Amino acid sequence: MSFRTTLAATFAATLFSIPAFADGIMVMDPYARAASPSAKSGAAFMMIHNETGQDDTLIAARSDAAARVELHTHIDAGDGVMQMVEVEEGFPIAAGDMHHMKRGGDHVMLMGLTGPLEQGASIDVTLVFENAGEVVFTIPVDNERKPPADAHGHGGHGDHDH
Ligand SMILES: [Cu+2]
Repeated sequence: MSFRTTLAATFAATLFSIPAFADGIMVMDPYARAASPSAKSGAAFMMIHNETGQDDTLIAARSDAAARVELHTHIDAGDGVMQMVEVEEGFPIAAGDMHHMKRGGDHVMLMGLTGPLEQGASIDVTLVFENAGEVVFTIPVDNERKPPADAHGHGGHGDHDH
């Protein structure tokens, strides 16, 4: 391989390593967690910034870390009990806007974990956008992260406690 070819290959590899910026979708402060080491499900949280210049919608998510990945939110079931439901239409994020996936709110649900989410490890999550397409993010596992002060308590939800 000539020097010139090597340089070109390196440059291409560099470009492919930063798809988040190339696509204009930025993810800040992402983390994934499970309620316990034996939990069958977990969730991922993050702030998604849409810097693509056009309105977009997060329509799906995928990950090798779980058998099934869904976009979820919490709704008030009426008696003070918060319930998780799938949001099939996804989450719209206007141009220049930010969508906060957080505890007690919208989240990426990881159902049927293929292995325990170990503290300090990381998982790859693919976010699928209507316009921007697929963007892969590496998300650190942080089981010890405390929920933000404004999140509702979810004690007693077992595996779904997030
Ligand atoms: Cu959920």
